[in-house]
Amino acid sequence: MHQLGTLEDLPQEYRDQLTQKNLVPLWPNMRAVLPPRVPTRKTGTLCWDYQTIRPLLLEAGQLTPMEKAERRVLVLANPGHGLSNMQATPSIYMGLQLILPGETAPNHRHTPNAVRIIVEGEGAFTTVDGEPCRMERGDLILTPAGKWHEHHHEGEGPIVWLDVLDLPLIYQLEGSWAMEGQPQVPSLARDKSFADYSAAGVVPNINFERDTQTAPMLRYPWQKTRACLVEMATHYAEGLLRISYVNPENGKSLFPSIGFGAIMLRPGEVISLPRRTTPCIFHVVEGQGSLSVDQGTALQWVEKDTLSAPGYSDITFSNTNSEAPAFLITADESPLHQYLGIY
Ligand code: 1HN
Repeated sequence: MHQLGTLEDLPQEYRDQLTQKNLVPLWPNMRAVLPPRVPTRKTGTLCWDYQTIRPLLLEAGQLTPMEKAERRVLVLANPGHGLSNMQATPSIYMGLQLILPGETAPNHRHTPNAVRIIVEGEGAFTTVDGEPCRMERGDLILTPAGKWHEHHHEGEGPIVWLDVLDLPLIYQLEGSWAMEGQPQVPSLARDKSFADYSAAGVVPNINFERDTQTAPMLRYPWQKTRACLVEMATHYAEGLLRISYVNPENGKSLFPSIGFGAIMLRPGEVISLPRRTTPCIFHVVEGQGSLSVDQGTALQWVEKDTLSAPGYSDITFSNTNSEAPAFLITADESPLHQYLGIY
């Protein structure tokens, strides 16, 4: 690609006239927005280490009462995107949320889609459009766009979960807004949608009015995901052990924006992920190991840590424990990339 003209090549008076008329010459910026073959990536390779974040999160519990926070969250922001923009990847927001025993995060709904991945604690539940969903370690709980949701914690110690939202995308689309609601009166049995939909391939045919764009099953218990990966490992002695979370009605991703999955690393395994266009985040549910991107320095991780890696890169995971498997939940922008034809 040959060198194009720069701004400085243009007379100042001409540049000033353009600016006054809200005009920008393309050619000085052309290479920046269309770099040769590989996009500019602001998403860094990063590990948010839970053991160092946990005391700061608990301190937030003392510094800021629920009434002053509504959602008590420390956001995992990728510095490449600018910390205050609260982006883990271009489209994904992530944060660690703390609820103390007896506290409630009040009812609201909003246009961004959200998933919670439970990190620590028990005895909490999220009520989504009248359905209380239990929250246990590693569970994935959906609050799709527009659904009312509030969180309660009736257990003993603190509860912490990882929120994953498509907020940066919806915000950029000038579509992000919320409304507050009255406390919900549960109208459905606890985990009803799980009971309805968890038998993959056999789904209830009862509600013809349902909006089939929205994933109907709200809770994806970790024990089921883990058992599926462990079972896969008995059939495949090698190759990447990976599953996708899908809408049980149509096999599509849970959200149109973010795709969720889980990976198992066999004891002592070193394995590369297939190269993909989309940046990716990883939450470690179990185990310990390292992550290296494009043969760079290996980042060490342990249980409850959260990591990010850019797209268009070679990602290698090592399970440094030769006795036990490791498990990670993944989130990426593959549904968007597929829809846009850039995957
Ligand atoms: C939200 O609604 C929750 O409901 C958590 O727990 C984090 C971050 C940005 C916007 C909305 C929640 C959020 C959020």
